[in-house]
Parts: sequence; structure tokens; C-alpha cells
Amino acid sequence: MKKQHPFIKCSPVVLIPFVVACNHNSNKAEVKKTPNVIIICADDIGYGDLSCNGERTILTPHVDRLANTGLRFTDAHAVAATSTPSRYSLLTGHYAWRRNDTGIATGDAGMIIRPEQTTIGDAFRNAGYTTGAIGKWHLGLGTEQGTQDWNGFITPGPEDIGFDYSYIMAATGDRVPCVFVENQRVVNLDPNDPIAVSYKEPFQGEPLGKDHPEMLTVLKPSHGHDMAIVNGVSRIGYMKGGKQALWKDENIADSITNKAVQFIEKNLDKPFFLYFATNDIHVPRVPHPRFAGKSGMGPRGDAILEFDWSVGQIISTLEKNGLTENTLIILSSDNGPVVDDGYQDQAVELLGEHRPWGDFRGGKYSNFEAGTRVPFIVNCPGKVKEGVSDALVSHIDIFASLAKLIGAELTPEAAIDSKNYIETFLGKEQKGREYIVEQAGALSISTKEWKYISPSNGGVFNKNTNTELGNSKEPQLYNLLKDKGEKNNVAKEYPDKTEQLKAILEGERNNK
Ligand code: NG6
Ligand code: CA
Repeated sequence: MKKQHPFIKCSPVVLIPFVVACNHNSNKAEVKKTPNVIIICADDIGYGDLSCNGERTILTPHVDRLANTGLRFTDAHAVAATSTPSRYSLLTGHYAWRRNDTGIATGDAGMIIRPEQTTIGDAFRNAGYTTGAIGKWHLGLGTEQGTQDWNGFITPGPEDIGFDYSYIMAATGDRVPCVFVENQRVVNLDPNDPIAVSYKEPFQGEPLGKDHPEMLTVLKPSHGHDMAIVNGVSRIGYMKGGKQALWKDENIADSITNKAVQFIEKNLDKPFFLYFATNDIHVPRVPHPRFAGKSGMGPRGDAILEFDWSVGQIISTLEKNGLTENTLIILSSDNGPVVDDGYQDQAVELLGEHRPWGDFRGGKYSNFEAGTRVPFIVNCPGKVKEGVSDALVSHIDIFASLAKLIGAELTPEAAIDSKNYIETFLGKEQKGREYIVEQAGALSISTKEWKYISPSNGGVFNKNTNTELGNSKEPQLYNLLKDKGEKNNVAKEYPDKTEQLKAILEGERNNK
């Protein structure tokens, strides 16, 4: 079901053969022209969770190294404050809020990005790159919810939207099916123990977390997550069968990091694009024993260390193979941080002085800054200027910017919301976007100075996750330069500014 890609034309320059310069003493001119690109997308890691962003309560030396030898952004934003819309927007360059079916996906959701859409994977593939998607997917698989053949070839899937190779978790760690899917087939599946998945009804005879707390030997829920029990952890959704294929939570980081390393090592002599989406630090947080207990902050902190280790593995694989200088890495997170996201993992009790959200208000799920202001590092020694950039940037522009970098021309139908800011991402320019659009319970628009949050009827506070959601029936306006923590709503004092931003947001909404 591989599709043609009518939307992308390739400029001939990108087809220059790619040769790996293993011998650093060689006098031969560098033949490599097109850089490899790796997007490392963390899950729920907040701005303050990485030591390079200032909170030195937990140390992330590998990430910090990328920051120190690359460009660290202080005002970079995911498009949305939850995973599915955030990732959809990043991979398509199309705002998720333009559609009404891009909310947090179930584990049996149909593939949200349709094969006829152009993704960043398509852009790279058509430019002659080998493309891979490894780790958390959460963008649905198959045609329609609940219709996947988990025991056969699951289609459509990543290969239909630009990824030559895929090794993914269908949704999240806390959603069934708890199996890896490699090139659209469940890994290690015993045909005599077929998998069945439902988000509607439990399977007869399968114990549920809500009825069998004694079986929750690894983690118990704090809210929700009381359905299928897999490996001593209850999850969202119902599942039966596939015992041999079930992942082991403590090995997820090892499994996907090893696959990422293998993908790089298989593509040493040709350009590659890798979307590496970690499971860390999403719930359930069950880090490997190598990391368990090491942060002093419980599993949430340990999962940050595990994430940092994964980043270190990628860096050392590039180094070992002489690819560091020809590989552009973008490291970011899909949305802001949450401490208690539904399991009793002591994240709240052991947080201490650590501020996952840094100086910002809110967190995952929130319209306030910490919902979408995420860590963002671009690294490519020699090509990216070292330092810190305060430019206002958004994940929405990664697509068009990388397309420009590799010389892939996009027709107007592709990545309609994405603009080319490659010079800013490489640190050659300081100028960022004039404004960004963000999505949580409401839509917001921010410039460097002002943030307008449109009125909404959504909840004000989520007591389960202890999140200030930033919804209000009144328009909200904050001065982000004077009031980083969004404490004073000045919409009434600045009616013109409020109206102006509202009008721009309306314009964006009605655009296209
Ligand atoms: C919520 C889950 C939360 C997490 C989130 C998605 C409950 C009570 N909460 O509905 O645990 O899975 O969805 O997170 O079920 S995300 O980072 O993938 O968007
Ligand atoms: Ca997330």
C-alpha cells in the first residue's frame, strides 16, 4: 500500500551520493552533502526536567552535552499540550486543531494521519533518505478504530506515511496493546495465542485492575488506569492473548534504544531520517533496575535518567561511526510535564525542590506556558551555532525547515501550517516566529511578549494531576516578558492588544 508522493519534488542536489568519512585524517574533500537527521521526541519531559535548562535538581549529562555543543532554545513550543495532537502537528506540519479527531488516541484508534497526507517522513524518503520511526507512536494504526488485525499485517501504518522502517508502541505505555509492532506486525506473537483488544468491553475471564488490586504488584493506579492488567500494572483498555509478545516495562527503553542504534548502524552509508520517540517519561514509569532508585526522586526522576541514557546511546553510536558532524539532532518533548499522571509512583512525594515546569505555570494538559513550552535543542557540530537562542519557535515549523535543509520542495498542499525557519534552528539567525498557536483546552496565541488564551468552558483545575488548566470563560492576556508565571490577567487593561491577538487567532482558524 505504498503510495506515490505527488506533493514533493526533489531538487537534484540532494541526490549527491552520501559517503561516510570514517578516516578523519583523510585529505579528501568531504563528499557528504546531506546531513542525517534525528528527531528525539521525549514524552512529558518538562522544560525544567533537564539540567541544561536551569533546574539542577536532576542531572542529564548527555542531553546537556548536546546543549553545550549545540543550540538550546528557551522559547520553543510543542503545538499541543498532549501527545497525539502534538505529534500529529510535528509530523504533518498541519495544526491538529484543524481536525476534530486528533485528541489523545486510544490504543486501537485508526491511523489519524491518512496515507494521502504528506508527512515529514515522506519528504525525507522522497529526498533519498531511509526513514525510520521508533518508539512511541500514539497516532493510530489501521483504517478505523477497533478494526486492526493485531495478528496479521496492520495496515495502513507507518510505511504508508513515509516511514520505511518502524518499531513502535501502538499508543502509550499505559494503553493496550502492550506489544511492540515492527514493520506493522506484532513482535514475538505466538499464533496460538492471538491478541484481542477492545476499548469498549472487557474480555470474559480476564482480570481487571479495579477488581484485583492484589495483582497490581508493580504499580497501582492513583486515578483511572484500572482495566487490563499487564505485568503487574493495570492499564487503559482491555486486552487478551499475546502473552509471549507483551513488552516488559523495565526493558522498553533498552528495546527501543537498541532498535534506534541498529537503525543508525544499518544506514551508515546512506542518509537517514530517524524519528526516535521515547516512552520515557510517560506513565507507567518503570525504569530498568540500572536506573531504579538512582535519582532519589522515585521512578519519575529515574525515568529522566533513563531518557538521558538513551540520548547518550544515540550520541555514542554517531561518534563511534564518525557521523557526529553530519547528523543534525533535534531533541524536544511532545508536551509539558505532569507529576501524578495516574499511578502511585511517589512522584509527588519525592519531588522535593525539583520544578519540572521551570519558571512556568501549568503543565501537561494546560493552556498556561508549561503546557507547551518544552525543551528544545538543535545539535550538529560545525553546522549549528553553539549557544542559547531566545527566538520564539514551534514544532509546527520543523517540517518546512528540514525540507529546506535537505532541498525537498513542498507543494502548497503539503505542511500547510509549517514555515521555513531553518536559519533560526541552525542559529544563523535570531529571528523566530512573530506568533505561535498553541492547543490545550482552548487555543492560545503568543508573541515573544504577549499571550492570549481564548475563552473556554473547560475545567479550571484537574485535581487528579494537580494541574492548573488555564481555561477561563473570560479572555486572558498575559505579558510573558514581565509576568513569566502568568499570574496577572491584563486583558481588561489592554483591550486593544487582546482584540488584536484574538483577531490574528481567528484569522489562523479560518485560514485554509
Ligand atoms: C490521560 C491519561 C494519562 C495519559 C494521557 C495521555 C487517565 C486517567 N489519564 O487520559 O495517564 O495517558 O491521557 O498522555 O487515563 S499523552 O502524553 O500520551 O498525551
Ligand atoms: Ca506526552
